[in-house]
Amino acid sequence: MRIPIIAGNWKMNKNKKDTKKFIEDFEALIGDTEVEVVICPPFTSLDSASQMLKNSSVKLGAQNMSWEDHGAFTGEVSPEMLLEQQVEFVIIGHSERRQIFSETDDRINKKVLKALEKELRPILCVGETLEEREGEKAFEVVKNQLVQGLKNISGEDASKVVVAYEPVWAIGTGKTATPEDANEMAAFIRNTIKELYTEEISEEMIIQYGGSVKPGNVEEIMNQTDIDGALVGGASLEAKDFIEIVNF
Ligand code: G2H
Repeated sequence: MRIPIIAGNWKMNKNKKDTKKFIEDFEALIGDTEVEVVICPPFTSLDSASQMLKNSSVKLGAQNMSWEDHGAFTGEVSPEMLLEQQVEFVIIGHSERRQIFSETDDRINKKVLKALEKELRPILCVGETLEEREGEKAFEVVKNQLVQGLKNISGEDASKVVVAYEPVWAIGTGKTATPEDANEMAAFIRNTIKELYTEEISEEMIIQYGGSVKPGNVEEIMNQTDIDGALVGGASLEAKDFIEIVNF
C-alpha cells in the first residue's frame, strides 16, 4: 500500500514573511489527511518554516543541495545544513535545474547518492521536452534519466527515492499531460525500476506527476493506477489552493 506524497515546490517564491503567512493559513485548514504533505520553500525560509512546523504533520523539503559535505563551494548548501533545519526531502534534478543551470545526469546522480547517504529522501525529477515527445523519444529519455540518476544506488536505498515525472512542456504552462498519458509514463517508470531492481521495490516506489497540477485536475491525476502523488508548483503558493489539492 503506497501512501501518496503531495509536495509543493515553491521555486524562487516567498520571503520569510510570506512563508509565515502561508504556514499559518495552511495549518488552519489542514486536518487529518490520507497523504503525506511536503512543502519545499527556498533555502532562506527553511529555518522559519521548520520552527513553525515543529508539531505539524507537514514535512519540509529543499529544492536542491550540494553533493559535497562542506568546503570551498561558493553558493552551495550541504545536506547537513538541510538536516539542521529538519528537512526530510530534497528535490533533485528538477527540469529548471537541468535546463537553466545545466545540471547533468552525472551531477544529479551524485546528489541522489549523497542525499541517501545522509538519510534525506530525494525527489528525483525526470521528464521529456516537447521536442523529445514529438520525436517519440519520451520513453527513451525518461529511461535514460532514471538509469543515470539511480546509478550505484542499492535496492534498499532505491525504495526511498521518490520519482517525479514532470513532462517539461507541461511545467508552468497551464498544459497538463492527459491523466492517461501521465499514467502510461508512470507505469513505464515503475517497470523500469522493476528491471533495474525487483518487482517488490518497483511496487513500493512513490511516483509523482508534476506539471500544472491544480485543484481542478488533481483528482483525475491521483485516480490513476501508477500515480502516487503530485509535485505542485504554481498552485502550491496559495494555502487555499494547496489544501484543495491535498484533500483531492
Ligand atoms: C513543475 C511544477 C512543480 P507547476 O515544475 O515542480 O510546477 O505546477 O507550476 O507546473
